[in-house]
Amino acid sequence: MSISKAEIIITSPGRNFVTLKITTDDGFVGWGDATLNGRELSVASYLSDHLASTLIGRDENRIEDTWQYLYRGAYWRRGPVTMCAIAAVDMALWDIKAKRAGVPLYQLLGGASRNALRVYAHASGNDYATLSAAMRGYVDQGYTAIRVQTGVPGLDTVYGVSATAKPGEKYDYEPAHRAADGTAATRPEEEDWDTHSYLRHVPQIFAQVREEFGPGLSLLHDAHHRLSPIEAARLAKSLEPYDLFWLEDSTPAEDQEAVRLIRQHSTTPLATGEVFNSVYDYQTLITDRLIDYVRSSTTHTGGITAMKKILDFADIYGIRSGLHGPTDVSPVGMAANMHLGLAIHNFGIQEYMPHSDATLEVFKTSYTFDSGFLHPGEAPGLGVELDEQLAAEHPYTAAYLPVNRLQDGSLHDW
Ligand code: CS2
Ligand code: MG
Repeated sequence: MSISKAEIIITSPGRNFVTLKITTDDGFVGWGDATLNGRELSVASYLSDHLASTLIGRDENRIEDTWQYLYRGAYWRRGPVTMCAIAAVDMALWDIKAKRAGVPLYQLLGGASRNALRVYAHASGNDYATLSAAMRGYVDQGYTAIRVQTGVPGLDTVYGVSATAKPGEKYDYEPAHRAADGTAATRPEEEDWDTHSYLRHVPQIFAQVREEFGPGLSLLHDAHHRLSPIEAARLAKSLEPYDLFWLEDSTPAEDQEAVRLIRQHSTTPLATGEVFNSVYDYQTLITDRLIDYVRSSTTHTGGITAMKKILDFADIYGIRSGLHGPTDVSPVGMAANMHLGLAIHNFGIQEYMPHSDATLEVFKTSYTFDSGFLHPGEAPGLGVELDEQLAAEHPYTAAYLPVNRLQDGSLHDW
C-alpha cells in the first residue's frame, strides 16, 4: 500500500477552494482542504511544485511520520501557506485510513464523546431591525448560539455586515471579494473604520439584543483583530452585563501578551486563533489560561494530527474548542473539524456558516444539520467527496480580503 497520485484541484463554485486528492496504488482516494482565503494559489503551488513528488511511493498509513517529514523536512517551518499544505496531506491520509477501515473518521479519533456538535450561526445587520430579523430567523431554525455583528453609525461597510441588506433579506457573507462584475479582482476593496464609534455602539446593540431575546440565547461577537489591548479590555468589560459566550479576536492575535491585559479587566470569555497555524502561536495563551476557546480550523493549522494535539494540550488548561468554520473552510475542512469535535473531550462550540448551493453541488457532503446541531455522519472517512467534473466547470477567480483604513487614511486591521 502506497501513495500513487497527489493531485491539486482548484475550483470556484461561488468562491475559491483548493483541494488535494491523494490516490493509493490500490485505488483508495482521500481528500484534503488546502484553502487559504485570498492566497489560494500559494498553497496550490506549495503542494504541486514542492510536496506532491515527495509523497509518491510513501506508505499512506504512516500519517504521523508523513506529518513530521513535511513539517521538519521543510526547514522553513510554520506559516499559513506551509501549514495549509501539510493540513491537506494530513486530512487526505486520515480520510484514506478511515475509508480503508470502513468507519467514519471520528471512530479512529476515540469514538464519539457527544451525540452532536452545538453550532453558532452568523447574524448581522447594518441597523438593529435587520440584525434582529436575522437573529429571529436563526432562533426559529433551532440555533441556540448566534454571533452578533453590527454596522456602526457613520461607517459605510464593516466586517461581517452587509451595508445594504434589509430586514429578512438573506445575506451570504463571502469575506473575499471578486471584482464588482464578478471577474478576477486585482486588489482588495477598502473599508473604513473608527474604533471609538464602534466601542460606543456595540454595547447598546447587545443591550437591545438581550432585551429582545432574553438571557438564555448564547451570544458571540467577533472584534476581528481591530482593537488595542486597552480598547479590547474596555469592550470586554462593557459587554459583561450581556453575558457573552465569547468575545473573539479583540486584538491582533499574534500579540499573545495583549490578551493578558484584557484578562485583568474582564471575565468575558475570550476566543482567538483563526489566523494561527501552529501550537506555538497558542503556547502562552494556553499555559497562562489567557483564552477560553481555541479558534483555529483544521485546514489552517496542519490538519487533524496537529489540531488534535493542540486541543489535547488546551484540555489540560480547561480550554475548549471553538473551531473556525466560515465558508472559506471547504466542506472537506468542515468535515475534519466535525470529526475532531465529535471525538475530543473539550469540545466547546462549532462555527457554522452553511456553504452556498453552488459549493455543495461540487462537494458532496455526509454531514447533517438539525436544530442547532451538526453531525459529521457515518460515511467511511471524512464523508465528503469532490465531483471533479463539476469542479472543472468553476475556474479559479482571484478574490481578495478587504483592507481597512481609519478616517485619516492610515491602514488598520480588517
Ligand atoms: C471570521 C472569518 O468566521 C470568522 O470568525 O473571522 O469569517 C474570517 O473573516 C474569514 O475566515 C477570513 O477569510
Ligand atoms: Mg473570526
